[in-house]
Amino acid sequence: MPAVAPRSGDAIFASAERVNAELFTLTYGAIVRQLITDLEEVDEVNKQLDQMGYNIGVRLIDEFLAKSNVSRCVDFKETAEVIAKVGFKMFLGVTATVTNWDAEGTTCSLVLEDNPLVDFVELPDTCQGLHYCNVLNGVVRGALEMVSMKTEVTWIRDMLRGDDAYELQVKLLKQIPEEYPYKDD
Ligand code: MYR
Repeated sequence: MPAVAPRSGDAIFASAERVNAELFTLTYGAIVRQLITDLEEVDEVNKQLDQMGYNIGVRLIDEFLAKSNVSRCVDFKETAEVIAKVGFKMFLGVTATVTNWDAEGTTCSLVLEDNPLVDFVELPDTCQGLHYCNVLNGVVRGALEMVSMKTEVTWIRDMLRGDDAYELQVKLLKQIPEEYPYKDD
């Protein structure tokens, strides 16, 4: 019997997936670190991360719609559930809980108990104003804009700032009606 048993295909894929996730987390950390060095001001870093996320979100929506097979959501409540349960799972490997709805059904929170972006991260005192995960705001905002929803996305709780969870508030500002490309005569 060999001293080291060969690993099954599943075990190899699981470990490759873990390495990919760690590489992604470390690469994101390196990007944030470089932005802090280049921009010096944490507010500027927050803005830049949000913009980067937006640019990712406007592209990622195509992949999301193609892979997820989700159909048009009937309302913003369904959209929020789709983001939390399908979108986050697909791109971040975790799901979020949708909560804190306002009376109009246009503002809610996505709460993450687990956030792979922050594995290995500890913020120094000089970075206290940093929203380390601000890329996620932009991704959600950009992706939703591509399906005709203008939103404002804001961090309400952030464990790197001492809170007990990550809470992202998503506010629907405007639903842009989709234009039918042909005129009825
Ligand atoms: C529709 O009504 O057209 C469906 C809308 C679904 C929008 C889902 C957006 C997914 C955003 C993924 C965010 C991932 C963050 C890591």
